[in-house]
Amino acid sequence: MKAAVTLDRYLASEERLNELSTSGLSELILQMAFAAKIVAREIRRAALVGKLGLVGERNPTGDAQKKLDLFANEVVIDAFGESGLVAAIASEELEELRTIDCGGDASYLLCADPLDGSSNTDVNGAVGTIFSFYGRSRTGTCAVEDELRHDAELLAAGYVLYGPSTMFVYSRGQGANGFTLDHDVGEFLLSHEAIRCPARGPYYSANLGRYHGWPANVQRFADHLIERDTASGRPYSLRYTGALVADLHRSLLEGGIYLYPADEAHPNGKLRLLYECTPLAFVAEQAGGRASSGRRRILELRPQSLHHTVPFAVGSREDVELYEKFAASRGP
Ligand code: AFP
Repeated sequence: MKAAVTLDRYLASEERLNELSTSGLSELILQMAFAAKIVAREIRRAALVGKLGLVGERNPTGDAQKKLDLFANEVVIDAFGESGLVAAIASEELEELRTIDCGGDASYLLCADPLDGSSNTDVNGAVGTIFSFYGRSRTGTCAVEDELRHDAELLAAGYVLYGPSTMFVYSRGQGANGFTLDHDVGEFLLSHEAIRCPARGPYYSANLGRYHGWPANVQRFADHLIERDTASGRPYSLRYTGALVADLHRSLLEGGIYLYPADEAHPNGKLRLLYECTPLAFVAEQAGGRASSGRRRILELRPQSLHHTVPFAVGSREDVELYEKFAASRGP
C-alpha cells in the first residue's frame, strides 16, 4: 500500500520542488483546511444541534442566510483573524471588507464564500467553501478594497466540497490537487494528484428553469448541447446540484461545463466575481480547463466592487470556448 500523503507534507514538498517562497502561503492553506474540518463537523451534525434553517436575514447580495452560512463565516474569520498573515477578509456574508486589527502589515488578503450552495443544507445535499489568497501590493495602507480592484496578485485558490466525503482542492499555480478528509485520522490525505479536466463533455450544469430568461444565444448554446451528434458526444447529460462547487468538481474530474449566464432576474449574472468565479477559474485553468464571462476570461477581470457579479461559464476548455463563440454570435 502506498504511504498516505498529508496536506502539510504535500505543501512542503511542493514548495521544495518548485522553489516556492515559504512566506506563509502554506500556513494559510493549512489554516483553511483546518476551518474546513470544523465546518464539515458542524454540517454532519447540523440536524442534531439545531443548525439547519434560516436566520431570517439576507446577505449583502440578497440571498436568504442560513444558520450554517453564518457559522461557516465565523469559522473562516476566526481561523484567520489572529494569524497575523491576513490583512483583510472579503466574504459573501459580509457587506464590507473585514479588516484585521493586527493585520496592517500582513502580506495577504483572503476572499471567501464560506458556504456555497447553502440552500442544500436542509436537504442533506452537497455544499462547498470557496477561497482565494491574494498577495498585497503594498502593506500598511487602509486602501485594501482598492488593492483588490487593481493590483493584488492572486496567489492561491481552492474549494472544499462537503459531500459524502469532504474534499479539499487547491492550487497555487502549480497544477490543482485534491485531498480527501480521513475523519478517523483527522487529516486531509492526497487522493487526486494533478487533476486534469477532460477537454470536453459529457455533462452540463445550469438552472434550466431560467432558460426562458436567458439571452437567445445562450439558449442556442444549451439547445446545441442536447442535440444528437455522436461524433461530438452529444447530447450532453444534465447535472445540476444547486451548489457550484459540486457541479464544477464533477466537470473537473469527468468533463463538461457549468453555466450561470445573465438572465431576466440577474442581468449581470448571479455569481460573485471576487469570491466565487475567480477562485474557481484559477483552479479550473490550473487543471487545464477554462472559465469565462462569455466575453472575457474570468482571470482577466477585476471586480468593480466587493460583490460584483458576472455571467459565468467554467469547466472543460473546448466546451467553454464553444460557449464563448455562441455568446459572441449575433444569432441566425
Ligand atoms: P446559495 O449559496 O445562496 O445557495 O447559492 C448557490 C449559488 O451561488 C451556486 O452555488 C449555485 O450554482 C447557484 O447559486 C444556484 O442558483 P439558482 O438557485 O438560481 O440555480
